[in-house]
Amino acid sequence: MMDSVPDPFDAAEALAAFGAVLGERGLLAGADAEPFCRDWRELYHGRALAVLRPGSVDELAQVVRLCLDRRIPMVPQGGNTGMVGGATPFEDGRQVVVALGRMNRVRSVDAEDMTMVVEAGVPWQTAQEAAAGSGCLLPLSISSEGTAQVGGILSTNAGGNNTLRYGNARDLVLGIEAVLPDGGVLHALRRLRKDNTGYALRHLLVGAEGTLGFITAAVLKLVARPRQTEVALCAVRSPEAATALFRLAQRHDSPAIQAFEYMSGAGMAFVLRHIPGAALPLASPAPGYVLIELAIAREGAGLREALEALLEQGLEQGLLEDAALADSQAQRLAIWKLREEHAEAQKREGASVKNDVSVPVSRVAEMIARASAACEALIPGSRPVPFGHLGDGNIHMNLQQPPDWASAAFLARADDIMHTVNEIVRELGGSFSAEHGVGRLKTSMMPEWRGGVELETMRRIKAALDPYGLMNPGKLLPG
Ligand code: 2HG
Ligand code: ZN
Repeated sequence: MMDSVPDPFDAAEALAAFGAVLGERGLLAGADAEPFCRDWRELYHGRALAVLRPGSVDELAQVVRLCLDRRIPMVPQGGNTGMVGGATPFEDGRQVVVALGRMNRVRSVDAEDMTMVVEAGVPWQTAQEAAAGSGCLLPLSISSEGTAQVGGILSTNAGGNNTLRYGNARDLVLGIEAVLPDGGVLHALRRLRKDNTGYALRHLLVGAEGTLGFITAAVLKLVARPRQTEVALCAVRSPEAATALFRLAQRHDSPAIQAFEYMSGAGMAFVLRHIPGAALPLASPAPGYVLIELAIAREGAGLREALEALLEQGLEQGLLEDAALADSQAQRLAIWKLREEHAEAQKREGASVKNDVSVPVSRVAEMIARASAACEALIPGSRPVPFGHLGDGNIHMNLQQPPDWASAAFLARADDIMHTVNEIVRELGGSFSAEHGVGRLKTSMMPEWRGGVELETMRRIKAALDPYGLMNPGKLLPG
């Protein structure tokens, strides 16, 4: 480490040092850096000294040391699909974005041990395809998987559509490789199912949102690829009915449930309005919808009959009004599209405030009812769009701007809206951040929600690993 930090800060010197390690391909500045300085929803706009794109662990370790010597803050970035501004630099132009997209090798897939080793910059879908190529399933599935990268998914401990069956990102990580804030490389790419040898450092890095170092590769757990998958879209009267249907499905065949997603009539209407090719496979629109997916590795397991029997019982008990079962892979994808395009459709409809919250499953319906009413009272004309992972108690309790408002005026109320929802979530024993992370959006909420010993312990861990506070400062832990 340099004895003293250069003062005044010499940007040209720093860029030359980065360039010497990374070459032209690995260093972006000016207009080329701009796409890395804003999030996909265009809510956050920052400026970066440069965008660094290392091509290997060694290059990354070298630039981390250069940043440490010069006290340059680093903002890790993967596919830049995050929802909470965690990968966007601040406005002062002193930070570097470190984008890991060039470290994009699937190092190996082991169908025998059911594991794979993937680098941080591999798009999740590419990893899924590599697993499928070996007859396995990489289970986690999220709407942005075509662009989101392994490093970002692990760093935010993403959840998604299959969490109720396979767990979230954390549950898939057996081993990890990382560059720590001092430039040291943590080599822990073990693929053991059992390994009780001290602190599980991998779990510190997973979900740390890039505040403790860079995940560069991971050993991920795979499962047997389902040979039979059945999907249905159901029309439901209310979130209560949807939750009761979930309970029925659990009693019916809990292990086969691969996804149980709720959508409101409002969200579905946005998808049908804005997404080309989206069509409702039901006779008429409904107040709410449930997407059920059952999957099983065994062939000839009668899964179709099991789903039909479940839906029949649901109909008899008045839990659903109508249902469409997919008869082909194309129909299956068409039903999933209605769910997966919710975020994009909301964006096209105008400004929205996202509340990625969770409550116990038994409280979901009450949360949706109370939060919707409170938001509509707070901003008359605003439109609640609750949807998401009902089986996990994780609902995106989003609020869409009133059609006749300017987007900026609505977004200026974001704090009020989030506070209104969060108060209800707190009363119901929930969390203000379920699967998207804390990022920049929710950092200021940490003391209120995770204060006292919990936050203090996080700060101590941070100080031990990153004493100069250079890793993604201002995100997750308030300054
Ligand atoms: C999803 O479940 C994502 O589709 C995005 O988590 C949720 O747009 C959102 O709020
Ligand atoms: Zn989600």
